[in-house]
Amino acid sequence: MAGKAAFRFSFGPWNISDGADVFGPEVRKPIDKTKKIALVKKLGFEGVQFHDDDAVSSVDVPHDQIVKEAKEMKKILDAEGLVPEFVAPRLWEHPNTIDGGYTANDPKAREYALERSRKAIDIANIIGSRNIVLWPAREGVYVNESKDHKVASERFVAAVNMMLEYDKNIRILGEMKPNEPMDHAYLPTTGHFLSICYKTVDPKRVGVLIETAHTILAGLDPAIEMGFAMYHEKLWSVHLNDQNGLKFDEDRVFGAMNLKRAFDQVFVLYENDFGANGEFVGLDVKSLRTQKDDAATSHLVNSKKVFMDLLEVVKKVDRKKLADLRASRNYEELEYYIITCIMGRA
Ligand code: 3MF
Ligand code: MG
Repeated sequence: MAGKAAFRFSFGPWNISDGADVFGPEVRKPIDKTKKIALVKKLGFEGVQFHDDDAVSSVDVPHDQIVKEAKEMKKILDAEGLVPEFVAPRLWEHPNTIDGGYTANDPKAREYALERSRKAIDIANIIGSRNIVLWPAREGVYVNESKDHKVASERFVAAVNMMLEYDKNIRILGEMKPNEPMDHAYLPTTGHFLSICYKTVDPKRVGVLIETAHTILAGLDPAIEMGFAMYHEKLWSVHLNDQNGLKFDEDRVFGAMNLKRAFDQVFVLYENDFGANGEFVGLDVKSLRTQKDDAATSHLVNSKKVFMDLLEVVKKVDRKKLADLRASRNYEELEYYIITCIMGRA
């Protein structure tokens, strides 16, 4: 059984990186895809998250080739005993999606995005996942007047409906982020995406993946966002990491910047039995560019360790004391009690 009894962890191959950033090139030797997948189990993880072109080498090739490569990936996963958690169409790098995919002004760009989404679904089916993650990276604006915002919402829902109708089993998970690469992203928060869920043809198959850093960039609290999504029974994955204030998306080790905020996320996930329906605790963490080749996976292992250590703290919180402090409205004492728990001094 998963959930409270045993959390399962996942990450995507992009979390093992060569250290390139927007200001400088690679600083570590590239590691090929199969080597990365062979590392997943070794590092203590069970699930793998994929972009479409992580699962196959390219999606801009004949369909037979995509099918062949996806089948090969399925064999690798089976041999490693790994579970493919989701496939995310990478709609933000291709020249056809410069102005976005589903909400682009150019009908040809929109058609490319829809076609690519269908391919992502085909890949997911072959490798054995029913989850499609949509990070609407370039669905938004730099210049406010460049798109019709109401039409953009209609187009987004139409795209999700197309996917739900293309495959009656697939589920769509929105990964919300308020900005970067766009100045203003459409669907910046959990609330935005959930309201879209209910406008689709099959709301039961549309939910969210919440990333810690993205909620912080929106000025929100990740644990509260997670609780809200779990009330809707729509928290189907998470990207745990950390973020130091309002700047670029840092993808830091879980708990590295704010241990209490990390505790709150573990607490809300544990209390609400996240994982009981097979959901993974996903990480989206980036190795520091300063890490040497042989140490460029410790951010993954350490994030999981922080989660597991905080889980012990969460379990030890005196529930009676918590209830009493809530009832007596002694929130100062409650705050101090939690701090002492985290410091191991309760
Ligand atoms: C962007 C992200 C991405 C997405 C991934 C899957 C690098 O800020 O967080 O990770 O999680 O592309 O949608
Ligand atoms: Mg992410």
